[in-house]
Amino acid sequence: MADLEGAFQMSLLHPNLKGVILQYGTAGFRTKAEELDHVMFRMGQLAALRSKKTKSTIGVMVTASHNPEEDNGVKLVDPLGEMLASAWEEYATQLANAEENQLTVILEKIIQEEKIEMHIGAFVVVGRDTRPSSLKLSQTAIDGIISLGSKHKDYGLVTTPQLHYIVCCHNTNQMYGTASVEGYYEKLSKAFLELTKQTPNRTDDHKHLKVDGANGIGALKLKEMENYLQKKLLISLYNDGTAGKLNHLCGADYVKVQQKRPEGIRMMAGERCCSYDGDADRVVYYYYDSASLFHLLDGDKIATLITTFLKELLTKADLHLQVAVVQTAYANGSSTRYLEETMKVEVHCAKTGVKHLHHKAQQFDIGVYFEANGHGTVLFSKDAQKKIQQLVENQNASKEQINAAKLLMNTLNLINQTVGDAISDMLLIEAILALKGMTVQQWDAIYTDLPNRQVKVKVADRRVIDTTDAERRAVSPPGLQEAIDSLVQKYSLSRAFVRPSGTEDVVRVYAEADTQTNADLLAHKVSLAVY
Ligand code: 16G
Ligand code: ZN
Repeated sequence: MADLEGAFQMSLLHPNLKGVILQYGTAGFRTKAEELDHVMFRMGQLAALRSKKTKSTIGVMVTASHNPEEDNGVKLVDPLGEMLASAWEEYATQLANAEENQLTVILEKIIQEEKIEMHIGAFVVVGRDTRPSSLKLSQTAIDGIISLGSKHKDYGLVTTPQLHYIVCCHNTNQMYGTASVEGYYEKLSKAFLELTKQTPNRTDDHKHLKVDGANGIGALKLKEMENYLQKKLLISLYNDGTAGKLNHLCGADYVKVQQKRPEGIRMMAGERCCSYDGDADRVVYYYYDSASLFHLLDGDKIATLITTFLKELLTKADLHLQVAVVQTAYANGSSTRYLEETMKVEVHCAKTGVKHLHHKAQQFDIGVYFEANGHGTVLFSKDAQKKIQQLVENQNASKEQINAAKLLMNTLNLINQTVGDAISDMLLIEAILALKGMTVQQWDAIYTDLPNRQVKVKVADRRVIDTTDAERRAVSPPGLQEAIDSLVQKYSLSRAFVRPSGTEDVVRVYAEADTQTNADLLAHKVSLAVY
């Protein structure tokens, strides 16, 4: 038996007062900040155990992403920067909900089931977003880490993807990069500057980008990063956190869901703009056309742009690597059709939630994954990375091949492969647009989105809805899928699905059809079928 008496005594300073039942879901724990003190302490403990188990550095990120400022949350980051292993999500839930006097029992159980040797050293890195509650909550997580005799390093204010990057650096002997925020800026800016070196004709106009920082950590970090970019990107930053409230009427989630520009940003027709979310792991682009119509370029458009670019480079390099795109049920039908039929790329559909997409994308030489909401990245297999590196050094290859391989290498270095990253994705998009000499309108014109609508439905118990086929079909309650099928048949180019939300107590309905009116009608009728 491990000696957990000291840990128990420390836990008494962070009691589970409210008795709210929480579940470790796709985004970790997320709720009102005042309900999280004991959860933070216990997640610090779990991170220490996970570190002992994996003999690796583990991350604890305090954030509630795009949720309102009053909320907070916590996510654990696994050794290579991935999401926490599923089996441990269950431990997280048990620990968070345990009664005071059960805490030691549950810790003991985890230690035994996982055969954790408590004498093994542990190291946990901690980061937090800009919410007013985050500092105190991260200190509580650190108390939890210390309570199990683990060492830690507090990285303070960082974006979620920066913490994922830092964890990965720690566990790869700094092969992935230097484990610091400066190391992150250096790695990404070097790759960005190399890529844009090849675009001598870029005018200041082309270099100009307006960024909505959602009044969050992304704004703060982008300001720091700007110095590294040597004016090769001219950023006007709005919603930088100095005046507005986090995620309030701004940010990537607001823009995507409302399909309109955020407050607090001045936009002229044709200007390229983008929005981050509250922890800067998502980005969406948009612009107004000359008729004042708003155009959104979401995760699907981003995936298409990046995939096109990669495929072109692979052809030039004469490298035979398999590129696949992973989407979710929310991907616009036009994007899937374009990727499959025009680009001849394999497209896969995964369940909502980054871990599902990430996992699927790992199966290919190059796996591009994006959720429509703007969260995504590109994964390169070890073998693909090696082939690209070898081509860069191959003296028998043609100049064109080597140049394409160098561009691929810099692309690889610019991408945060651990998780979707607003800053990294934005820099990659900017580099691609520059290299292809493309405007945002030309990018948007690659395909036309099908009109779509998302609605939420409040139901007594969302768990009665069960889905299959990557959430595209409902298997329960009985009759629901048949009802959806018959509604869908009434519209052309239509598709609809329902799924229980993993982050809110609602059921989500998605519909698309040939016109906006029809998409709205279909979404409405499907939501009535859910009751
Ligand atoms: C979480 C997921 C996000 C997903 C969203 C769906 C991660 C890190 N985040 O925020 O990818 O799109 O949940 O929310 O996996 P929903 O289940 O409420 O629709
Ligand atoms: Zn986020």
